[in-house]
Amino acid sequence: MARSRAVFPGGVSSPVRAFGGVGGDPIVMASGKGARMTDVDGNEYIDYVLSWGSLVLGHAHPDIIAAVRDAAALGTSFGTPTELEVQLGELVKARMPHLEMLRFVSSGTEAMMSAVRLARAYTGRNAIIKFDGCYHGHADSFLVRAGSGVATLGLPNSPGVPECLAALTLVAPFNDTDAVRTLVRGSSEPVAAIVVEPIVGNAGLILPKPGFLRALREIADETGALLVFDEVMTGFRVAPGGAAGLHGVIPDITALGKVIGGGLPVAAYGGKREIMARMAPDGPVYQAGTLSGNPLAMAAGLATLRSLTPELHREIEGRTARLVAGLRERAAALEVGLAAAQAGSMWGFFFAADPVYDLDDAKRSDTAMYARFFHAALARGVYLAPSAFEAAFMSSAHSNDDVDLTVELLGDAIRVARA
Ligand code: KE4
Repeated sequence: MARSRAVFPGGVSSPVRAFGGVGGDPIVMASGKGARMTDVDGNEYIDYVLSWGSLVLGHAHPDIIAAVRDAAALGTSFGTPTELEVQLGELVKARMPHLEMLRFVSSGTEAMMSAVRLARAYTGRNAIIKFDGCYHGHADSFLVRAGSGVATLGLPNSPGVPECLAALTLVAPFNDTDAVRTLVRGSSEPVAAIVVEPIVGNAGLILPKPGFLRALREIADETGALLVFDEVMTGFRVAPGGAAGLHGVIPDITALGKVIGGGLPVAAYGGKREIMARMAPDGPVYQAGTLSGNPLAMAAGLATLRSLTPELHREIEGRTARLVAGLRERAAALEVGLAAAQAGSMWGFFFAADPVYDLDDAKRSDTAMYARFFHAALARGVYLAPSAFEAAFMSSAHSNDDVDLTVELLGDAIRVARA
């Protein structure tokens, strides 16, 4: 880390890795296999961060390694159309039919940045609505009361984002339909898009209240705004398709990432054909990328989605439920308030007595307790997100024994952190 700090700001390639929310030095990892990661000192951890949700099949899955190795032997990038990208595009479309057309990019930020540019171009409007604590990557328009590392580090917004642009990002509390209606009515600028993580993973895990997503769909329809679901984290994670299928609410544009790359840089945005047709070269809205559709990344994504059958998804979901139930039980036995939640193979919790419905609730949770708990878990060989404002994940590589062991270890971590 001393060498890293001499080269990179904070010694990291992404701020949330820097343990700013929990204190101490980041762990430098050397390898991963299945449910486990091993650090450079040889310590092993059961991993529930899984590259921030990317590794739904766990670390170094043989099918993914073989697919990437085979693709690499044929060349790492062509900058041309390839068969692999069509195969993955068709597979994504088959699993999420509301993406009538889509385009691959290399990060969730790119996907969401492109989705908003497209929504602004399609509607001819400039304002967007986002939700307090939601994180959509680091494009300028999203760094207004964002979640994830922005909330973790307590950054108000981000310097460098012109006030005139930030002013076009209106922010409402998650789960607050009235606030959205008030913003839309009161905005001097017509709203191009309502942008939301349909299930929030960047303020901790926060579930939508019944009817909330449907209400956003209705407001979008009433006002001519587009509804944009950021499913970078929830896609192929909360349900075999994503949050849209789970909640029966279909957005106009969807962003995907993480799982569809199986650990390699893949993200995508897509939606109705008549909207996507505005994208260059068919339409005038420009977006491009040297490594978009990269064959290695496409191969990893294909191997991942092909393995991720509905049966396997249900199995991982069942294991997640087993872990959350065990954690709730241990916390209750220790009389520690725990607001735990699950969405498919995504899970999360706050040290709080009451349920958490938005970022303000999340901020009222005991984040100091979380920091103590995080380090106690780490010392016991369980790797959780180094922030109370992140979600946890499960992979097909985690066995029932891993889960039962984790419940024991985390129960003990709660005991020592409680003091
Ligand atoms: P990337 O640009 O980091 O690939 O994706 C941005 C993004 C967009 N939308 C959602 C819902 C996301 O969760 C993310 C990225 N998530 C964070 C962790 N919560 C990535 C980890 C990091 O920032 O290092």
